[in-house]
Amino acid sequence: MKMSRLLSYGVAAGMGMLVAGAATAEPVYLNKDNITVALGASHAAQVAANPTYGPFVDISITRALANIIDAPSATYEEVHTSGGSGTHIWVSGGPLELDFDFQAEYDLTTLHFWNYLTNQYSVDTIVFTFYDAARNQVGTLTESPRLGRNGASGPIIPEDYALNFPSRVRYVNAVLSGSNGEVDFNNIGFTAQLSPPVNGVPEPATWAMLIAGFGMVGAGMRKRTRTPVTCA
Ligand SMILES: [Ca+2]
Ligand SMILES: [Ca+2]
Repeated sequence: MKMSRLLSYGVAAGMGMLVAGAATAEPVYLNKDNITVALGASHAAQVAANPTYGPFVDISITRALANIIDAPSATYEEVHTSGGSGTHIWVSGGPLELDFDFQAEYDLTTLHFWNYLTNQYSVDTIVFTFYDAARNQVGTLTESPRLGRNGASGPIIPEDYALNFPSRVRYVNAVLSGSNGEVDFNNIGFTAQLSPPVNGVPEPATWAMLIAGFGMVGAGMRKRTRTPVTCA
C-alpha cells in the first residue's frame, strides 16, 4: 500500500516535470541579449573598400549593427540622433541587407520596426525571409512600413507586424530599401518564444528531473526494505 502510493507519487512527479518542461516557453523580446546581426553578403565589396564604415554614412559598422538590436523592449521609444555616436542607422544610395542569427529556434509572433520620421530618409520597403536551423525557408514578410511617428517629431515608436507562418526560426535575412535610395531607421526587434523540442524529445534538464523523480522512488523502496518488521 505504502510502496504503491510512493511509486505513484514518484511517477506523477516525474510526469509533472515533463509537462512543466514542455510548457516553460514564454514570449520573449529578442534583442542584443539573445541574437546577433551582421551585414548581408551583398555588402562585401563596400566593406572591402571601407572596412570601418562599409555601407553606412556616418556611423561605423560596429556601432550601426549594435544600434539595430539595442532596444530594451518591444515598446521602447528611441530618440533619433545622427553622427558618430548617434542612435540611427543610415545607408545612402542603396538598400541595406542584414543577416540575423537567433542562436536557437524560436516561434515568432511579432516583428517590430522603428522607422525614420519623414519620408525623405525613411525606409519604404522591408523584405524579411525566415529560415529554420537547417536553413530551410519557413516564411517571408514584405511590408511598406509607416513613418516612425506618423511624420511628427519626437522619439521614434515601433510599428508591429504579426507573423503567422509556421515557425522554428533561427536565421533571418532582411533587405531594407527606400524609394529615393535613403535607408534610415532606429531598431529592429522580434517577439517570440523558444520553439518546443523537436519530436517532443525532452531537454536534458527535464530528463534529469524525471530521473531524479524515479530515483526518489527507488530510495523509498530500499528504505522500506531495510525497515525491520515488528509484530505486536
Ligand atoms: Ca537603437
Ligand atoms: Ca522614404
